[in-house]
Amino acid sequence: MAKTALITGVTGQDGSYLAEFLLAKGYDVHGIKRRSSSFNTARVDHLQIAPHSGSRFHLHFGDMTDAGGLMRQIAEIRPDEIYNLAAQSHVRVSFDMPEYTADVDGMGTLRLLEAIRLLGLADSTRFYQASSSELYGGLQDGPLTEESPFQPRSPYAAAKLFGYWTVVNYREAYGIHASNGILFNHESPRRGETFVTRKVTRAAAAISLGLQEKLYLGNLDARRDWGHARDYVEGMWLMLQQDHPGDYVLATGETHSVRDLCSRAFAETGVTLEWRGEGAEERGVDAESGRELVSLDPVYLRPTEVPVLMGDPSRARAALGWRHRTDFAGLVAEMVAEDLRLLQNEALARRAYGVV
Ligand code: NDP
Ligand code: GDR
Repeated sequence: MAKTALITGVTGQDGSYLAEFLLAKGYDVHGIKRRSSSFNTARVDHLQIAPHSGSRFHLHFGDMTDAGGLMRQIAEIRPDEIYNLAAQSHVRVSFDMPEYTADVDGMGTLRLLEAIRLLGLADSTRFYQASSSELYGGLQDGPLTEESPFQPRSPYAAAKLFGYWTVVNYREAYGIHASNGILFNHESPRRGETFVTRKVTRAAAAISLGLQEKLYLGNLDARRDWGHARDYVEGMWLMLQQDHPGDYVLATGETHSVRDLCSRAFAETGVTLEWRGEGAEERGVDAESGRELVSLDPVYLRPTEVPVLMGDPSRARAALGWRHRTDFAGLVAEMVAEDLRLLQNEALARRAYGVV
């Protein structure tokens, strides 16, 4: 019989890739979407080919702040596997909405685990928690492993820390097959437009098409371990296929600065960026024309920054056979190419109407 999975956060970047992956494996996939005044299912619309005719992909309304609703969905679906991907996932925004972030990302995790326990599903429903490299805080040198200490540096990271330890506790106390994926940054053409990779690839494409003048960023020195979301959702699934639950780092083992990211993205559009000035005066200039394309805006700085993250995925490699397939250069190239394709139509329309 086909396995049944429930994905919270199915309308997000990872949720959409995971739904595709599980459907291809023959699962019945249920996803929770939140009520919105406008459509919020763009990333999964292609999966709802025939929503009324026996499709194996089902969407239900729900919210991580609504324990009763989550309990009812789980009671009705009785999933073999739950993937908890829903979150207020923007670190900078968590400083503006700390209590909401704690409720959704921290308490939301507890609500799902309590539902599994109270519904008597502890022996039958496996649980994946979207934990994060933000738990480490980025103040330590060297590659980070499952044993490295946590030092959260944002309301987002503190909420995820609560989620992480709740998963460990429910595993130890009630024997639930519950695992934490400590995932380092992973991106894709489906990444939200306000995360730095997508902001940069979209701007490089828009500037090259004459749709944008300049890109404003915060900390250019921040370094991240960036992989591709498509590779990482496979790791989530692998964790739930093991005989025993556990906690695993998924990462590429490489780190790059935001400055490197910009240089590479603009290079994909034929522009060589030259970095001039220092500190708050630093800017990225088109080496050929001298035009300033990247400037700093302190509005994008964070009250506490995570300076550098680099993961060591050795445990996942050995125990799960997981490894990333797409490297940093391939990731940036794919994202810029897709943003160029998306923006091309807008550029054509603007030219046709004489706007540009
Ligand atoms: P996204 O921001 O793209 O997706 C988040 C999802 O959660 C969306 O479907 C969103 O709905 C949903 N959501 C937000 N608030 C609620 C709520 N109150 N109730 C129900 N659903 C809600 O994140 P990603 O796909 O990038 O990340 C997936 C998970 O992995 C998140 O938990 C994130 O914190 C974590 N993570 C991500 C990493 C990354 O690099 N991408 C790395 C490590 C961890 P809507 O579409 O309506 O906004
Ligand atoms: P992060 O991702 O905070 O690592 O969280 P983000 O892309 O937002 O920031 C990465 C780094 O880039 C610096 N930065 C900027 N960031 C944004 N968003 N916008 C800017 O203009 C900008 N300029 C510089 C940031 O300061 C930061 O150092 C992501 C999310 O997906 C989390 O949910 C997830 O848990 C972690 O990755 C792992």
